[in-house]
Amino acid sequence: MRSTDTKKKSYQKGVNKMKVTEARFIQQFIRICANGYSKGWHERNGGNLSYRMRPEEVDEVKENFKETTWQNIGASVPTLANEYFLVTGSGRYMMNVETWPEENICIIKVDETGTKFMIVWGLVAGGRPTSELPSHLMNLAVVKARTNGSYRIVYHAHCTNIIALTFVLPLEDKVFTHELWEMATECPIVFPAGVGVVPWMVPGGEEIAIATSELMKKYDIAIWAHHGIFVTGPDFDTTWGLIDTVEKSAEILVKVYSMTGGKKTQTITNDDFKKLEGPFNVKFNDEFLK
Ligand code: 2HA
Ligand code: ZN
Repeated sequence: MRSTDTKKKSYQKGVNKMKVTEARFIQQFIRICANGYSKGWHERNGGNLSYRMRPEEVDEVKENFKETTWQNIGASVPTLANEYFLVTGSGRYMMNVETWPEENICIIKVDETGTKFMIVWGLVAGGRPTSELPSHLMNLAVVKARTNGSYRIVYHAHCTNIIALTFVLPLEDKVFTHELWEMATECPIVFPAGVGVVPWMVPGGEEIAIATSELMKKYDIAIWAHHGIFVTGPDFDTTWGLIDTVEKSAEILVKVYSMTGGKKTQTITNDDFKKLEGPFNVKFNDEFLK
């Protein structure tokens, strides 16, 4: 028996309580916070991350949970009732999550009505879950319904090049999607449905949460003008891969605009895009190929 198996067994018997931070899903969550920080997407307290836990992951760490008081979510998410979420803390710096996870992230439980939450682990020095909790939970509810439960992650980051483009391109789904698809052959394969754009709005509230979750009914990516980006996915690798691909594409586009003012000498044509569908077994959103 490998030593990790022995360790797991003794945790299961309750002999040796597993520390929450030892669980794999927490380590994957922390890695995204750290990687996003090193990419330069999380200045100060910018950005936030949430993860809808699997029942077996709740079982793995629930011995460590403590009840606290119920608080209002600021949105209604009945389809997430009684579920547990790992989320970053409001005002906390992504930079600090890897070194001091217990102080900077928390696990919350949503109540049976989907309107209240309770912190059950983490934020040991006090505090609240992310200021964007309404957006995170509404998006998680929408993508859970859209994907039959397979999507579990929502990630918000202040990606530099995506933000820069929101000052230059018209704030239209079609323009952003087509321009980003053009910048790398893999882009339409990675996000075949395209991207949605939310005009400038006050962050943190229900209005921007509703606007974003409307886009998440169709897309895995919503860009907030002059602010940042929200992405969603089924697991940590796919979600990270998505935001990394989109921001890389935005970086190339910024370089093209910087060199030429946006005039391309040649590009990938709509006919070229169609040729990718067969070999890569994907179907692109045709609205954006007209
Ligand atoms: O938490 O990014 O949009 C800081 C933010 C809010
Ligand atoms: Zn933000």
